[in-house]
Amino acid sequence: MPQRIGFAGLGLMGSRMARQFLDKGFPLAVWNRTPEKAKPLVERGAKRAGTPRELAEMSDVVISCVADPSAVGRLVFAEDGIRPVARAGFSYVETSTISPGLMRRVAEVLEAQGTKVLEAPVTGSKTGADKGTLLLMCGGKKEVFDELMPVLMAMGSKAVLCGPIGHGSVVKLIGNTLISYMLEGFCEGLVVARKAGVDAEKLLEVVMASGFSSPYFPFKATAIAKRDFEQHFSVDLLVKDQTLMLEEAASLKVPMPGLAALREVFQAARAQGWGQEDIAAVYKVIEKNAGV
Ligand code: NA7
Repeated sequence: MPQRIGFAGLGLMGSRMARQFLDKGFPLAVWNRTPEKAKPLVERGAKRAGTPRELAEMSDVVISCVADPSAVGRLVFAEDGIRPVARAGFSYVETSTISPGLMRRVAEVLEAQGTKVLEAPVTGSKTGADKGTLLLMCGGKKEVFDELMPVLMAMGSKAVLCGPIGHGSVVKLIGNTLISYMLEGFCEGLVVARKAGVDAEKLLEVVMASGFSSPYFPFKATAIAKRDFEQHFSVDLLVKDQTLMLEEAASLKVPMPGLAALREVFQAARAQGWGQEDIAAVYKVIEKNAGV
């Protein structure tokens, strides 16, 4: 029998990840802070939980995909949260991007009650969530990782065990740091090309034929060319992750001057009111600064 899945957090990513479980025949229950967002999944057969606590009671495995550390705190530690009903035979998978410190705290508290805990932040954005092809960066015990593999593979096509709890979050934050560099650097280049009269198509052709090519560049260049800034991954959430990375680096006494500067460019996008747009909206900040 497939395990009963409880999915908490039905935002841009979570709604699509939860849908995979219905598509693949798992019994599904869902909870979201704004209950209306559960409607499409409930119409397709998911049960609705009134609180995270009720969700945990109805499930063998709860998967969380909420915005940030304070949302995870609410989900786990609130009176009507998961903690009061965490038990042996129950598993908790955290896919939200949070600090490694909070992840360790969540694991410590739930494991003390016999619950198996795995962290599994994801990459692959909206499209990967839609297709069930996400990459999961896991942290936790090997036996828990192995046991939960069928659940992970309902959402993704590859899961890497990065180490103990906390290591998945560190790897995820480093990944989003690289995205920040690649995207901002590419957008600076596009604006220079535009002012110099260089054809953006030619720039892209060379980049993609080079040793520094990445599918990320045509993905974002196409959206920018169409001025389509509809959210795949919001500016607000990337700035949250940049801040988490800078805090983690500070705790390890690692200076990250590059990321500190980059965060200000994305922060400027938020100041312009583009926080809920896709991270490609950083292009508009660079464009504006260059008087284009
Ligand atoms: P979204 O689309 O912004 O969705 C965020 C979700 O988190 C959504 O379900 C929110 O509920 C929920 N949320 C936000 N704050 C809270 C609090 N305080 N309590 C409970 N639930 C909350 O984000 P994505 O789906 O793109 O990303 C989710 C995670 O994956 C995030 O960590 C990314 O960095 C990676 P709402 O519907 O607003 O009531």
